Amino acid sequence: MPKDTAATQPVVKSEKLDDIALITIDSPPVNSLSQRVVMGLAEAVAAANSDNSVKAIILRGAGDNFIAGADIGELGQASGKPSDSALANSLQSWLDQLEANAKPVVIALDGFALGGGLEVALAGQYRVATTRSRVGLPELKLGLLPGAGGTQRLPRVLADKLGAMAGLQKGSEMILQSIEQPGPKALELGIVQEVVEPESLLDAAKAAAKKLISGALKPVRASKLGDKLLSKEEAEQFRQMGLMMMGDKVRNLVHPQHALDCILAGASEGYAVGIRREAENFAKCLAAPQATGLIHLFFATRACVKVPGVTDQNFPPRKFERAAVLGGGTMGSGIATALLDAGISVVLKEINDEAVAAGRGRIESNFGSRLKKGKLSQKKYDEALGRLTTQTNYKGFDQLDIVIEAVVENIALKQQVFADLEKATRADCVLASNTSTIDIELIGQNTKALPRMLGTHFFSPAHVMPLVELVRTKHTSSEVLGAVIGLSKKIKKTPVTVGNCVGFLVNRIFFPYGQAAGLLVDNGVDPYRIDKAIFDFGMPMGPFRMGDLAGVDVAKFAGSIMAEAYQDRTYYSTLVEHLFAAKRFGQKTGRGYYQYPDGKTEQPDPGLAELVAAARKDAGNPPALELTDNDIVEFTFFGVVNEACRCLEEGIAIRASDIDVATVMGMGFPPYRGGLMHWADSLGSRHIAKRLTEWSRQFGAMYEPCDYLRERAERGEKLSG
Ligand code: 3H9
Repeated sequence: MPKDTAATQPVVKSEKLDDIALITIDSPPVNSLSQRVVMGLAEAVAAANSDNSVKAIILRGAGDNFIAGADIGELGQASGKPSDSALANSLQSWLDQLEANAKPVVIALDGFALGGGLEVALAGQYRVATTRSRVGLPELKLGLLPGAGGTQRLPRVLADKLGAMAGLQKGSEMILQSIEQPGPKALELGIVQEVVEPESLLDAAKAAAKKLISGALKPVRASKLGDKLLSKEEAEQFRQMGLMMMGDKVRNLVHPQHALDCILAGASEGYAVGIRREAENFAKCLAAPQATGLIHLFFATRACVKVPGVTDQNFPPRKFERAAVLGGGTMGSGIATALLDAGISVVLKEINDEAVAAGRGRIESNFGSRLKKGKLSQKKYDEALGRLTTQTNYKGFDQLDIVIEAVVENIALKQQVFADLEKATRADCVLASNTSTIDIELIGQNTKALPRMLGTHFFSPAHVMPLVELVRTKHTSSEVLGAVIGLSKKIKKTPVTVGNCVGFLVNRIFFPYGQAAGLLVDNGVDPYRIDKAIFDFGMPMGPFRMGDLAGVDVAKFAGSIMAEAYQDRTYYSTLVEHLFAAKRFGQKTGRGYYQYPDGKTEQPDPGLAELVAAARKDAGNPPALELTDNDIVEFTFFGVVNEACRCLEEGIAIRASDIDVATVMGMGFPPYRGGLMHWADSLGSRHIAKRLTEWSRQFGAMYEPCDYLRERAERGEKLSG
């Protein structure tokens, strides 16, 4: 529907079914609670109340969903600015009124009832869900907390069914970990009173309304289901336990603590205190930069699947039913696992029977660990592995829709593989390479298959990590790229479309990260201090700990490819060479930058000092730099920002927000900082350009601001603009 027409369409519709008012929220795509919807709802309920012929109200959503929460776009506009409790207060007060409504309100809840959507539902007096419903309070994923009574009503409803302590525990878990419950589970937990098949929803809601009118059913008001659930002492113990359980997950965050605080204020001091605290704490979360970052990322992630000239072309959708993966190593088996999991049949091709068996073993173990943890049923396990076949030749490849190559990083081998694939497959079969560094055009240069070729660069472990870089060359057909974007969504990956260059997007922009760390060590900064500063900034681990995890030998090999491609801006610390010579390959050999007495946990290694001294000597023993932790963070990341700007300049990345998603999902950049470019813009292009220029005088071309960055800094513009 055109936007101007959409703006004039009513977003809430009312009709009469005998003595019942049926109110339908109709605000595509997901019936979010925009201010317009809330106003429309309030008016519709008021109209039903003033109509004497109406005896009960049913609230439902149009389409397949109830309500997917407050309008995140509107919240995004309000976030990061000073805020008071008025925003949450007004919705809370209306929901208090709805709950107390003299005419019973039945909630007919299909599909998603999330965030503010579940909060509206909890204020109804009877809830019917469907077998495909999903209910939850995922506000913490956005840096917020449930601000329309969710921290008060959900624990009370659960406590009524499970008992005070168990209910409070379940409620806290659902809120703090953003856990959704499917309809049948919501019934078991007492969140809804009835579950039916979607086609029976309206009839079931009408029947419940009739019973409420006749008095055969009693209305349930969630806020009245127990006032003080815990003593103050119990609440304090609960808080300590909660904080302990959240542990490192809440590093640099404020909203989980605020959420726990309102749950416990309500549980120990009653609903009135709890709901007030909820409004105050919601305002604090909304004003914090973490919410701005996470809300930005919500929309950035959804923008990734929109590629101009590709996804706006209405190509007929392609079905991917049969795939092959070449190579059953860690990457190949992970990719095969993701495909099988999405219901796609997979042929795993390896070079001999031994390699086939090893590849199958890895796939079985990927599914097996989920089976053991109860995350997969035996039926689903059997079905997934039933879709897997293995072979050592190209027999039947003419039946395939896509082949993903994941053999070793060797140009000649890959060129041969694609020449063979061109002959073995149909002309419409997509040919993809999982190379992490090699030019896709070079791989396909001996074929005529380039239009159906692209890179699908997964991150390890491929069945777990959410990101896939889709590398298109100038030959890749838009239809093929569009089809693979669709496939990525099907296998639950977020695809970021990138151009063809050495390292593609993520590995290329993070090349200066490791280099900066080496440069700092050569200039007298302790590696463990660097790791701590970067960890405290919010990365899962610092660059040296990451080097140990990836393998010092692997880093040395990948580093040499990148250094050759980007010679003009490469700094070479010999530290990695000294580790390599000492056979300290990282965690897998028990020693790298750290030592690993139990094979897993890192401990500083006094023996590293000697190797650091050798690297410093090779660098000419420059005087030690005196830096703050913030300097270390900026020194390490500003080179990454600079390279990201080059990628925007060259069209390797389509937009800055794609880089945000790629850095969060591919490198563990802290999501609450909104991704690399969002964070850079929070500091300002001028500040970044100024520091880079200073460092380029001291350390050379590696820090020279690129034109894109310099020009935006001169104009005082955002880097993401
Ligand atoms: C809240 O409720 C605060 C309250 O407690 C207190 C207030 C005082 N708003 O994900 P999809 C758009 S905070 C605006 O691709 P799916 C989305 O951008 C909210 N827009 O589909 C996309 O637009 P486009 C708590 C929204 O099927 C389109 O809908 N709620 C909203 O893969 C389709 O989305 C949440 O955190 C929204 N609330 O997944 C739930 N939701 O087509 C957030 C979606 O232009 N939403 N859009 O790119 C979701 O988790 C998923 O969207 C959902 C559907 C699971 C619903």
